[in-house]
Amino acid sequence: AEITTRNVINKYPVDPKWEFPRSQLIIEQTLGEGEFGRVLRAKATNIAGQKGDTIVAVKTLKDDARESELNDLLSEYQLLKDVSHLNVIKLLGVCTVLGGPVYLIIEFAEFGSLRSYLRRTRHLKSENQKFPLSITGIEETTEIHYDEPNSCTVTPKEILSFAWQISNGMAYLSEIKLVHRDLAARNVLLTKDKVCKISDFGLTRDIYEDNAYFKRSKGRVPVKWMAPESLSDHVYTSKSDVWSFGILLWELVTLGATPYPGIAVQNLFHLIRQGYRMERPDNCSIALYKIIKSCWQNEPEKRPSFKELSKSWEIMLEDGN
Ligand code: ACK
Repeated sequence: AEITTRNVINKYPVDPKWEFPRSQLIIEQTLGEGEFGRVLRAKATNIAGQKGDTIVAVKTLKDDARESELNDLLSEYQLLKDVSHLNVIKLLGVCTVLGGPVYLIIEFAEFGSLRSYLRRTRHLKSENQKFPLSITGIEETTEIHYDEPNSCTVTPKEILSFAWQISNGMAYLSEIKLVHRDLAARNVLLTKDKVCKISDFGLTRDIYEDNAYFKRSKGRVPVKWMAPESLSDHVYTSKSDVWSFGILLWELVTLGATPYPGIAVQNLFHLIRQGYRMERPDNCSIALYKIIKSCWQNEPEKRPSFKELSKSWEIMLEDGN
């Protein structure tokens, strides 16, 4: 395993600009793990121009990870080197030299993923079993009371702000011709200041000249977030990211529900081709649902751009004041 790892890493020469000494990194705890990957919380000394200790997140692989997962992690590293936007997760450093596992060091987001955050806000001290939020407009900001004073809270205005921030980050990515391919609430992180950070670039690819990315092999794919053209022809563009963003908006409104409840992924493609779309959640305004539906147009060109979406949120946020 060590030798294969070397072969893959050798394709990426050590970049002194990003390489961080392992001795200045103290792993504190595991934040979560997937099938092959693991995210750790750590303390880094003097990282990225910060004097003293900084809490960071570290992405690494589990022992049984395959070469392709290492490739994904290293390609995520290459991509993150070149991105710089408030709403995109920031790379702080990397450990690729021999003597330990490959570590990708990124900024720490105190509130974790947007999906888990939204789900935590559901524990309300309310007799009302339904979400007390009505995303009908900001004027009816209901006072919400929570079990614990410092537990997670969310207001309709914040939901719109999350949508706006993610649109801004995605507009930036599409401008520099990056297609994310796995945009979902689980892949957006939230800082303590409620700043959204688009993350998980493992599947991200540069778009080819024709603005489309064709995926060759069939790996594990986020079917419920995928545009019909990605499902049928493996075509990925910024417009297929817009489709996924529509699903993400639905996740925001439902406070982190799983899309297409009760529908098996095997049946989904045919349903969507026949024109089936998720219905408007009870607490979702007509105006917001209209935007969500526009992201789910069959023809990619008819879907709005992330720039246009940002503008829509700005108008909705202004209206509420
Ligand atoms: O939903 P969570 O609490 O937030 O659980 C997942 C877990 O690690 C596996 O992805 C959390 N996580 C990932 N990246 C970061 C980060 N940069 N800062 C804080 N938590 C993170 C994520």
